[in-house]
Amino acid sequence: MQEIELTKVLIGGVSQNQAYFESDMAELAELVKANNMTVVGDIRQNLERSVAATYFGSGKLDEIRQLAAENEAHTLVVNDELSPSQIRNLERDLKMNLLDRTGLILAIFANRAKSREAKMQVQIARLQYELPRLRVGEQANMMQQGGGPGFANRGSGETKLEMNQRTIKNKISQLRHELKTMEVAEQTKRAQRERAAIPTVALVGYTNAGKSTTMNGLLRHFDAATTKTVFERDMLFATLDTSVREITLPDNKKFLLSDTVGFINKLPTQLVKAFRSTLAEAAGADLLVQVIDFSDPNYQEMIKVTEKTLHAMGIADIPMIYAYNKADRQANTAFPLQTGEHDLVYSANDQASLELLTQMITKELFADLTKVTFLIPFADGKWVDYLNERASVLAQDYTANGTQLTVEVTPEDRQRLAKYLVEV
Ligand SMILES: Nc1nc2c(ncn2[C@@H]2O[C@H](COP(=O)(O)OP(=O)(O)OP(=O)(O)O)[C@@H](O)[C@H]2O)c(=O)[nH]1
Ligand SMILES: [Mg+2]
Repeated sequence: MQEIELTKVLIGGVSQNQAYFESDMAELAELVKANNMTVVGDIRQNLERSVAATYFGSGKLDEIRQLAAENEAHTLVVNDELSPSQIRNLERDLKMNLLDRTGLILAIFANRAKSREAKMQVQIARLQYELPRLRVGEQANMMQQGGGPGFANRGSGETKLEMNQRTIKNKISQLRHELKTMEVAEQTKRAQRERAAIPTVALVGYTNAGKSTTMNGLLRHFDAATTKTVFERDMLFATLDTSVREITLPDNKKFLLSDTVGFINKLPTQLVKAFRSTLAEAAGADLLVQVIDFSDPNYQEMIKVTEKTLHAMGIADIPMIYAYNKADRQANTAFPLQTGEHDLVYSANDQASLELLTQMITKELFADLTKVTFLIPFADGKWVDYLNERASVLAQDYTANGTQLTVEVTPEDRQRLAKYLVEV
């Protein structure tokens, strides 16, 4: 098999009293892998504050040059969002390509995005990131040439930068416009589902926690032959698009399950905005299942990041189940185990776990269902179809006076069909 030559990179960071510096650096190495590059060395500097002009101190820069030469690395990935001038200065001083954490995450998203919508969202985020990073030298040049903003007479004296800036801004608004149109279509689909009154559950959580594996586990648990599984992989940001699937339980209750993009510490703000619409599925959910990698020592921090991100996206006040996954990797951890009303220790690969998770989900979704019996005259047969489509039908008999159904119904349906209620 042919080996792909991976780009060799150094990773580096200034620790600046950051509480989670070590795990952040480990995560940066994972991000590097997810972008098809390989880490050949790392550089850490412990400073109160990073250096304004070059981020690292000058002694460190010497060290980086040496390490880069020894390992033939031409790229340095820094665990922070650098200012445009820091990137420029470092590129000049080190003669290396510079990528900051934000740029790296954006590159991964750009390489990985599949649906047209995700691609467009990522492109907007990238353009926004690039806009302030155009050469400052060129900017000064542009100012001298006059014809500032709002001037009608553009064109002849226009510099390359101005062209670029204007082209980029135009491109952004064009993409935004197209996305809006697509969002309207999505909203219509969502509204239809809401009218169909099928409750929805969204899997959310930190990247690589096991959301997609949980989704696939549930799909297969209830339909062994399903072909509707989603992509799961041990890599950061395996999922970049929301997928929605319908799950039908043995008692005919249905719910929609959506798999969503994972979160990460220091998610670039450009992406938070870009993915707000991708996460609309979660925002409209009746229940969130937060999948947590319980085998990661930092899982508590990951929960915090997830909640902060959900909050930033305006997703609040939705009931949540905390699903502590990968329990099979923890020695001496019994699972499945419900540890609280909304807390579950489980493994996405284990059938008993999936069963218990489903029970917790259905309890939350269908709590207000009551068991009743209706006798529906044959002339009103459409309501029999309605119930078979929407409710969980426990028994159905044909009598001389019509169809008798024992069903679990919502308070609304009970009200709607009150005239058919019978005592049994
Ligand atoms: N041992 C073990 N591995 C698991 C379990 N659940 C998921 N994994 C593994 O964890 C890795 C990530 O799983 P995914 O389901 O792709 O994670 P995700 O949350 O969808 O990740 P993103 O889409 O990147 O946000 C895969 O290699 C899975 O096989 C589990 O219960 N036990
Ligand atoms: Mg996934």
